[in-house]
Amino acid sequence: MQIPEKLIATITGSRRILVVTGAGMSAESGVPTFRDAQTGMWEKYDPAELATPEAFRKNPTLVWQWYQWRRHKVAEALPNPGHRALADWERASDKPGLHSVADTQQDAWFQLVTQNVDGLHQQAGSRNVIELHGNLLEARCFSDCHEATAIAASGGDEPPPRCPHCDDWMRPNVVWFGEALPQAALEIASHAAAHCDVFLSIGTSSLVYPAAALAETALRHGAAVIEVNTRETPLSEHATWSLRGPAGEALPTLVAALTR
Ligand code: BV8
Ligand code: ZN
Repeated sequence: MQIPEKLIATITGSRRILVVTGAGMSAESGVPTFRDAQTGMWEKYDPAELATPEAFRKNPTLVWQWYQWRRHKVAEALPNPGHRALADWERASDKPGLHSVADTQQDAWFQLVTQNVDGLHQQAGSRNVIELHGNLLEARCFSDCHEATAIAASGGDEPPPRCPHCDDWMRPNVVWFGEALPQAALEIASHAAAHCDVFLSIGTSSLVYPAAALAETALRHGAAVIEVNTRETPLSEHATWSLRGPAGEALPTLVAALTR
Protein backbone atom coordinates (compact mmCIF):
# COMPACT_ATOMS: atom_id res chain seq x y z
CA MET A 1 0.00 0.00 0.00
CA GLN A 2 1.33 3.43 -0.98
CA ILE A 3 1.47 5.92 1.94
CA PRO A 4 1.51 9.59 0.78
CA GLU A 5 4.84 11.31 1.60
CA LYS A 6 2.88 14.32 2.93
CA LEU A 7 1.13 11.99 5.42
CA ILE A 8 4.51 10.68 6.65
CA ALA A 9 5.86 14.25 6.93
CA THR A 10 2.75 15.34 8.88
CA ILE A 11 3.17 12.57 11.45
CA THR A 12 6.97 13.06 11.64
CA GLY A 13 6.42 16.76 12.39
CA SER A 14 3.74 16.11 15.01
CA ARG A 15 4.18 15.94 18.77
CA ARG A 16 0.85 14.67 20.16
CA ILE A 17 -0.38 11.45 18.53
CA LEU A 18 -3.68 9.69 19.31
CA VAL A 19 -4.49 6.28 17.81
CA VAL A 20 -8.04 4.87 18.19
CA THR A 21 -8.71 1.29 17.10
CA GLY A 22 -11.86 -0.79 16.53
CA ALA A 23 -12.72 -4.39 15.80
CA GLY A 24 -11.19 -4.20 12.30
CA MET A 25 -7.80 -4.06 14.03
CA SER A 26 -8.29 -7.66 15.22
CA ALA A 27 -10.00 -9.00 12.08
CA GLU A 28 -6.67 -10.31 10.70
CA SER A 29 -6.13 -12.12 14.01
CA GLY A 30 -9.29 -14.10 13.33
CA VAL A 31 -11.45 -12.27 15.88
CA PRO A 32 -14.85 -11.61 14.23
CA THR A 33 -15.99 -7.98 14.24
CA PHE A 34 -19.51 -7.04 15.32
CA ARG A 35 -20.47 -6.44 11.71
CA ASP A 36 -19.23 -9.81 10.40
CA ALA A 37 -21.86 -12.54 10.33
CA GLN A 38 -21.48 -14.37 13.59
CA THR A 39 -20.70 -18.02 12.84
CA GLY A 40 -22.32 -21.22 14.05
CA MET A 41 -25.13 -20.98 16.60
CA TRP A 42 -24.57 -17.26 16.88
CA GLU A 43 -25.70 -16.58 13.32
CA LYS A 44 -29.30 -16.04 14.44
CA TYR A 45 -28.42 -13.41 17.08
CA ASP A 46 -27.78 -9.71 16.55
CA PRO A 47 -24.70 -8.80 18.64
CA ALA A 48 -26.17 -5.42 19.55
CA GLU A 49 -29.12 -7.37 21.07
CA LEU A 50 -26.83 -9.60 23.12
CA ALA A 51 -24.42 -6.88 24.28
CA THR A 52 -26.98 -5.27 26.62
CA PRO A 53 -27.79 -5.52 30.35
CA GLU A 54 -31.41 -6.32 29.42
CA ALA A 55 -30.35 -9.37 27.38
CA PHE A 56 -28.20 -10.56 30.28
CA ARG A 57 -31.02 -10.10 32.81
CA LYS A 58 -33.43 -11.94 30.53
CA ASN A 59 -31.09 -14.85 29.71
CA PRO A 60 -27.78 -14.73 31.61
CA THR A 61 -26.70 -18.16 30.36
CA LEU A 62 -27.21 -17.28 26.67
CA VAL A 63 -25.28 -14.00 26.94
CA TRP A 64 -22.56 -15.64 29.06
CA GLN A 65 -22.19 -18.41 26.44
CA TRP A 66 -21.82 -15.83 23.66
CA TYR A 67 -18.98 -14.22 25.60
CA GLN A 68 -17.44 -17.64 26.31
CA TRP A 69 -17.52 -18.33 22.55
CA ARG A 70 -15.83 -14.97 21.90
CA ARG A 71 -13.35 -15.61 24.74
CA HIS A 72 -12.37 -18.85 23.00
CA LYS A 73 -11.90 -16.95 19.72
CA VAL A 74 -9.70 -14.44 21.51
CA ALA A 75 -7.77 -17.14 23.39
CA GLU A 76 -6.88 -18.72 19.99
CA ALA A 77 -6.04 -15.35 18.44
CA LEU A 78 -2.56 -13.86 18.15
CA PRO A 79 -1.69 -10.22 17.64
CA ASN A 80 -1.26 -9.48 13.92
CA PRO A 81 1.42 -7.32 12.24
CA GLY A 82 -0.84 -4.31 12.72
CA HIS A 83 -0.93 -4.73 16.52
CA ARG A 84 2.83 -5.25 16.55
CA ALA A 85 3.48 -2.18 14.38
CA LEU A 86 1.57 0.01 16.87
CA ALA A 87 3.59 -1.44 19.77
CA ASP A 88 6.84 -0.79 17.83
CA TRP A 89 5.76 2.76 17.08
CA GLU A 90 4.91 3.45 20.75
CA ARG A 91 8.39 2.18 21.74
CA ALA A 92 10.23 4.04 18.94
CA SER A 93 8.35 7.31 19.50
CA ASP A 94 9.98 7.65 22.96
CA LYS A 95 7.02 9.90 23.81
CA PRO A 96 5.20 9.34 27.14
CA GLY A 97 1.63 8.00 27.30
CA LEU A 98 -1.31 9.70 29.03
CA HIS A 99 -2.29 8.75 32.57
CA SER A 100 -4.48 11.73 33.39
CA VAL A 101 -6.33 14.53 31.66
CA ALA A 102 -3.55 16.93 32.74
CA ASP A 103 -1.03 14.88 30.70
CA THR A 104 -2.84 15.88 27.49
CA GLN A 105 -1.40 19.40 27.97
CA GLN A 106 2.16 17.99 27.83
CA ASP A 107 4.23 19.05 24.86
CA ALA A 108 4.54 15.56 23.35
CA TRP A 109 2.80 12.21 23.89
CA PHE A 110 1.71 9.02 22.09
CA GLN A 111 -1.55 7.37 23.20
CA LEU A 112 -3.35 4.25 22.00
CA VAL A 113 -7.09 4.04 22.77
CA THR A 114 -9.10 0.96 21.79
CA GLN A 115 -12.78 0.03 21.54
CA ASN A 116 -11.71 -3.61 21.44
CA VAL A 117 -12.13 -5.91 24.41
CA ASP A 118 -9.70 -8.64 23.27
CA GLY A 119 -6.46 -7.51 24.95
CA LEU A 120 -4.49 -8.08 21.71
CA HIS A 121 -2.77 -4.67 21.82
CA GLN A 122 -1.34 -5.50 25.26
CA GLN A 123 -0.38 -8.98 24.05
CA ALA A 124 1.51 -7.35 21.13
CA GLY A 125 3.54 -5.25 23.60
CA SER A 126 1.67 -1.93 23.69
CA ARG A 127 2.34 -0.70 27.21
CA ASN A 128 -0.18 2.04 27.76
CA VAL A 129 -3.57 1.06 26.31
CA ILE A 130 -6.81 2.85 27.22
CA GLU A 131 -9.75 0.39 26.89
CA LEU A 132 -12.95 2.35 26.30
CA HIS A 133 -15.24 -0.70 26.27
CA GLY A 134 -13.65 -2.91 28.91
CA ASN A 135 -12.04 -6.31 28.57
CA LEU A 136 -13.61 -9.66 27.62
CA LEU A 137 -11.01 -11.60 29.63
CA GLU A 138 -12.33 -10.16 32.91
CA ALA A 139 -15.64 -10.57 34.73
CA ARG A 140 -17.31 -8.57 37.50
CA CYS A 141 -20.32 -8.84 39.77
CA PHE A 142 -23.57 -7.85 38.04
CA SER A 143 -24.40 -5.78 41.14
CA ASP A 144 -20.93 -4.18 40.90
CA CYS A 145 -20.17 -5.17 44.51
CA HIS A 146 -16.48 -5.88 43.79
CA GLU A 147 -13.81 -5.00 41.26
CA ALA A 148 -13.37 -7.15 38.16
CA THR A 149 -11.32 -10.36 38.12
CA ALA A 150 -9.68 -12.29 35.28
CA ILE A 151 -11.81 -15.15 33.99
CA ALA A 152 -10.65 -18.25 32.09
CA ALA A 153 -12.42 -19.29 28.89
CA SER A 154 -14.20 -22.54 29.69
CA GLY A 155 -16.13 -24.95 27.47
CA GLY A 156 -19.49 -26.45 28.17
CA ASP A 157 -22.77 -24.64 28.45
CA GLU A 158 -22.75 -23.72 32.09
CA PRO A 159 -24.48 -20.54 33.34
CA PRO A 160 -22.38 -17.58 34.48
CA PRO A 161 -20.51 -18.08 37.78
CA ARG A 162 -21.87 -16.50 40.95
CA CYS A 163 -20.20 -13.55 42.70
CA PRO A 164 -18.22 -14.94 45.68
CA HIS A 165 -19.21 -11.88 47.73
CA CYS A 166 -22.94 -11.41 47.15
CA ASP A 167 -23.97 -14.42 45.07
CA ASP A 168 -25.35 -12.31 42.17
CA TRP A 169 -24.41 -13.35 38.62
CA MET A 170 -20.91 -12.51 37.36
CA ARG A 171 -20.96 -10.60 34.04
CA PRO A 172 -18.28 -9.88 31.39
CA ASN A 173 -16.28 -6.75 32.32
CA VAL A 174 -17.27 -4.96 29.08
CA VAL A 175 -19.40 -1.86 28.39
CA TRP A 176 -22.79 -2.90 27.00
CA PHE A 177 -25.03 -0.75 24.80
CA GLY A 178 -26.89 1.71 27.01
CA GLU A 179 -24.10 1.65 29.64
CA ALA A 180 -21.72 4.49 30.40
CA LEU A 181 -18.09 4.12 29.43
CA PRO A 182 -15.44 4.11 32.20
CA GLN A 183 -15.35 7.81 33.12
CA ALA A 184 -11.57 8.27 33.49
CA ALA A 185 -10.87 6.46 30.20
CA LEU A 186 -13.41 8.55 28.29
CA GLU A 187 -12.20 11.83 29.84
CA ILE A 188 -8.56 11.20 28.94
CA ALA A 189 -9.51 10.04 25.41
CA SER A 190 -11.77 13.08 24.85
CA HIS A 191 -9.11 15.55 26.05
CA ALA A 192 -6.48 13.77 23.95
CA ALA A 193 -8.73 14.10 20.89
CA ALA A 194 -9.03 17.86 21.56
CA HIS A 195 -5.24 18.36 21.92
CA CYS A 196 -3.66 15.93 19.45
CA ASP A 197 -1.87 17.05 16.27
CA VAL A 198 -2.53 13.72 14.54
CA PHE A 199 -5.49 11.35 15.07
CA LEU A 200 -5.42 7.85 13.55
CA SER A 201 -8.71 5.93 13.30
CA ILE A 202 -7.92 2.27 12.60
CA GLY A 203 -10.46 -0.46 11.77
CA THR A 204 -13.57 1.12 13.19
CA SER A 205 -16.93 1.66 11.52
CA SER A 206 -17.17 5.01 13.39
CA LEU A 207 -20.80 4.20 14.22
CA VAL A 208 -20.74 3.64 17.97
CA TYR A 209 -20.85 6.64 20.30
CA PRO A 210 -19.31 8.20 22.31
CA ALA A 211 -16.12 6.55 20.89
CA ALA A 212 -17.02 7.70 17.35
CA ALA A 213 -17.16 11.32 18.59
CA LEU A 214 -13.39 11.31 19.26
CA ALA A 215 -12.50 11.75 15.56
CA GLU A 216 -15.07 14.55 15.27
CA THR A 217 -13.44 16.32 18.25
CA ALA A 218 -10.01 15.96 16.66
CA LEU A 219 -11.27 17.36 13.33
CA ARG A 220 -12.93 20.28 15.12
CA HIS A 221 -9.62 21.12 16.84
CA GLY A 222 -7.67 21.11 13.60
CA ALA A 223 -5.85 17.79 13.93
CA ALA A 224 -4.78 15.84 10.84
CA VAL A 225 -7.10 12.79 10.83
CA ILE A 226 -5.91 9.59 9.15
CA GLU A 227 -8.29 6.65 8.69
CA VAL A 228 -7.23 3.08 7.89
CA ASN A 229 -10.15 0.86 6.91
CA THR A 230 -10.94 -1.78 4.30
CA ARG A 231 -14.25 -0.01 3.64
CA GLU A 232 -15.68 3.50 3.59
CA THR A 233 -17.11 4.81 6.86
CA PRO A 234 -18.95 8.03 7.88
CA LEU A 235 -15.51 9.43 8.78
CA SER A 236 -13.89 8.74 5.38
CA GLU A 237 -15.09 11.90 3.60
CA HIS A 238 -13.99 14.13 6.51
CA ALA A 239 -10.59 12.55 7.16
CA THR A 240 -7.43 14.31 5.94
CA TRP A 241 -6.35 10.93 4.51
CA SER A 242 -8.47 7.78 4.27
CA LEU A 243 -6.24 4.77 3.46
CA ARG A 244 -8.25 1.90 2.01
CA GLY A 245 -6.73 -1.41 3.05
CA PRO A 246 -6.15 -3.86 5.90
CA ALA A 247 -4.57 -2.57 9.12
CA GLY A 248 -2.21 -5.56 9.14
CA GLU A 249 -0.61 -4.23 5.93
CA ALA A 250 -1.01 -0.46 6.24
CA LEU A 251 0.39 -0.10 9.77
CA PRO A 252 3.67 -2.00 9.26
CA THR A 253 4.26 0.05 6.07
CA LEU A 254 3.43 3.30 7.88
CA VAL A 255 5.55 2.56 10.96
CA ALA A 256 8.49 1.41 8.80
CA ALA A 257 8.35 4.75 6.95
CA LEU A 258 8.16 6.66 10.26
CA THR A 259 11.02 4.82 11.94
CA ARG A 260 13.40 4.51 8.93
C1 BV8 B 1 -23.90 5.02 25.91
C2 BV8 B 1 -18.15 -3.87 24.10
C3 BV8 B 1 -25.14 6.36 27.42
C4 BV8 B 1 -19.16 -4.97 24.25
C5 BV8 B 1 -19.22 -2.29 22.59
C6 BV8 B 1 -28.36 6.75 18.39
C7 BV8 B 1 -27.40 7.71 18.05
C8 BV8 B 1 -26.20 7.81 18.75
C9 BV8 B 1 -25.92 6.95 19.81
C10 BV8 B 1 -26.87 6.01 20.12
C11 BV8 B 1 -28.08 5.90 19.44
N1 BV8 B 1 -28.79 4.87 19.98
C12 BV8 B 1 -28.06 4.34 20.99
C13 BV8 B 1 -26.92 5.04 21.09
C14 BV8 B 1 -25.86 4.84 22.02
C15 BV8 B 1 -25.03 3.62 21.61
C16 BV8 B 1 -24.59 3.68 20.16
O1 BV8 B 1 -23.67 4.38 19.80
N2 BV8 B 1 -25.28 2.90 19.32
C17 BV8 B 1 -24.94 2.88 17.91
C18 BV8 B 1 -25.15 1.45 17.39
C19 BV8 B 1 -25.83 3.88 17.19
N3 BV8 B 1 -23.86 3.71 22.46
C20 BV8 B 1 -23.92 3.17 23.67
O2 BV8 B 1 -24.88 2.54 24.11
C21 BV8 B 1 -22.71 3.44 24.56
N4 BV8 B 1 -23.18 3.91 25.82
O3 BV8 B 1 -24.15 5.75 25.00
O4 BV8 B 1 -24.34 5.20 27.18
C22 BV8 B 1 -25.09 6.54 28.88
C23 BV8 B 1 -24.41 7.64 29.38
C24 BV8 B 1 -24.39 7.83 30.75
C25 BV8 B 1 -25.03 6.91 31.61
C26 BV8 B 1 -25.67 5.79 31.08
C27 BV8 B 1 -25.70 5.58 29.71
C28 BV8 B 1 -21.93 2.15 24.79
C29 BV8 B 1 -21.29 1.71 23.51
C30 BV8 B 1 -20.33 0.55 23.78
C31 BV8 B 1 -21.00 -0.75 23.42
N5 BV8 B 1 -20.00 -1.84 23.57
N6 BV8 B 1 -18.28 -3.24 22.79
C32 BV8 B 1 -18.76 -6.19 23.47
O5 BV8 B 1 -17.72 -6.15 22.77
O6 BV8 B 1 -19.48 -7.18 23.56
S1 BV8 B 1 -19.36 -1.58 21.07
C33 BV8 B 1 -18.78 -2.69 19.88
O7 BV8 B 1 -19.39 -2.34 18.67
C34 BV8 B 1 -17.30 -2.56 19.59
O8 BV8 B 1 -16.57 -2.28 20.76
C35 BV8 B 1 -17.18 -1.46 18.57
O9 BV8 B 1 -16.90 -0.24 19.18
C36 BV8 B 1 -18.59 -1.34 18.05
C37 BV8 B 1 -18.71 -1.60 16.59
O10 BV8 B 1 -18.32 -3.01 16.36
P1 BV8 B 1 -17.74 -3.47 14.91
O11 BV8 B 1 -18.54 -2.78 13.86
O12 BV8 B 1 -17.44 -4.90 14.75
O13 BV8 B 1 -16.40 -2.91 14.98
P2 BV8 B 1 -16.12 -1.63 14.37
O14 BV8 B 1 -17.16 -0.61 14.62
O15 BV8 B 1 -14.84 -1.33 14.92
O16 BV8 B 1 -16.19 -2.01 12.74
C38 BV8 B 1 -15.28 -2.90 12.15
C39 BV8 B 1 -14.60 -1.99 11.13
O17 BV8 B 1 -13.38 -2.55 10.76
C40 BV8 B 1 -15.42 -1.82 9.86
O18 BV8 B 1 -15.44 -0.46 9.50
C41 BV8 B 1 -14.63 -2.65 8.83
O19 BV8 B 1 -14.69 -2.06 7.53
C42 BV8 B 1 -13.23 -2.52 9.36
N7 BV8 B 1 -12.32 -3.61 9.03
C43 BV8 B 1 -12.60 -4.93 8.94
N8 BV8 B 1 -11.44 -5.61 8.69
C44 BV8 B 1 -10.43 -4.70 8.68
C45 BV8 B 1 -10.97 -3.42 8.90
N9 BV8 B 1 -10.23 -2.30 8.93
C46 BV8 B 1 -8.88 -2.44 8.76
N10 BV8 B 1 -8.27 -3.64 8.55
C47 BV8 B 1 -9.01 -4.78 8.50
N11 BV8 B 1 -8.40 -5.96 8.29
ZN1 ZN C 1 -21.29 -9.27 44.13
